[in-house]
Amino acid sequence: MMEELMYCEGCGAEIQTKEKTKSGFVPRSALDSEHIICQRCFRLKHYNEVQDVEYSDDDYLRMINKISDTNSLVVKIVDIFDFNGSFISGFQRLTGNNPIILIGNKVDLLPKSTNKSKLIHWMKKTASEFGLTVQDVFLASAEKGLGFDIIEKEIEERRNGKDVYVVGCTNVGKSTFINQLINRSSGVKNAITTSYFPGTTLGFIQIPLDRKSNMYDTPGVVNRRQLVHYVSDKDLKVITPKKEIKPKVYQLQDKQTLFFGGFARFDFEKGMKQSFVCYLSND
Ligand SMILES: Nc1nc2c(ncn2[C@@H]2O[C@H](COP(=O)(O)OP(=O)(O)OP(=O)(O)O)[C@@H](O)[C@H]2O)c(=O)[nH]1
Ligand SMILES: [Mg+2]
Repeated sequence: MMEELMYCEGCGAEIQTKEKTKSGFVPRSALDSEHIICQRCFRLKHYNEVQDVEYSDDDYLRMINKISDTNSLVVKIVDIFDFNGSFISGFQRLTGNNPIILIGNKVDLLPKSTNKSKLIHWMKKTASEFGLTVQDVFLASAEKGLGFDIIEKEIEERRNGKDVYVVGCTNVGKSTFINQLINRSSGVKNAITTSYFPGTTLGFIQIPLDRKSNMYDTPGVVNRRQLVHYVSDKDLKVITPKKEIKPKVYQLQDKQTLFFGGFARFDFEKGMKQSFVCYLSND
């Protein structure tokens, strides 16, 4: 008899009971539980420890590329705090001719004084310059639930009975976004595993929208130019902002340098003594 394939509810990896160090592992005894969560998700959730996986960047691209064969609505999420790093040009090739709405997530990190309409306008312009045709742009905080009244309504109207795929670069908050939607419709919290490590979601996670259609969480596309891939787990925690970023002003003389921890450096090469405004993580 063929065993039915099962997938981890937290990350979408195929469940297996044979190889402890591979994704989707659960001990055989755990197969009877109602909600099956793999060992990696369990560790991430309870100990904030991440286990390496056997997938390559291309494996994720191939998974996302399957969306081009569907007739669906694509919700593309970018991290508004790192728009360029999390945008990924050439994305449309992966999702085919499906209509796209663009969501700038983590808006809670921006200073309250940010002009939101200007930001949306800039996002539309930049998306088009990067060659991405989007139906519309919205701002959200998946963590705080900001912007969801409009987003929920827009997704429902625009999907027109079709499936919805939530896509984007790693760590932009796709799973947090879907958890927010699940929480709003059913009261269930943190259904999908999220973490500040890139590469948390490993496969498609299906969430029923109605009897005929589903929303899918997807693995993040990896952009190796993003610094998150090169810092230690400990440093990643320190540099990831959790609260609204605030300006700090530094006065520099000609030839002085600002060091941002051991992470980045700003050289003032030439000019009169003047102030520089820096927006930094403020936790
Ligand atoms: N400040 C802030 N942080 C957020 C928000 N949404 C998500 N995050 C954080 O961003 C990190 C990544 O969130 P995930 O939901 O795991 O991101 P993902 O896009 O699913 O990542 P992968 O599965 O790795 O592709 C976590 O540390 C979240 O807490 C938000 O609206 N505001
Ligand atoms: Mg995810």
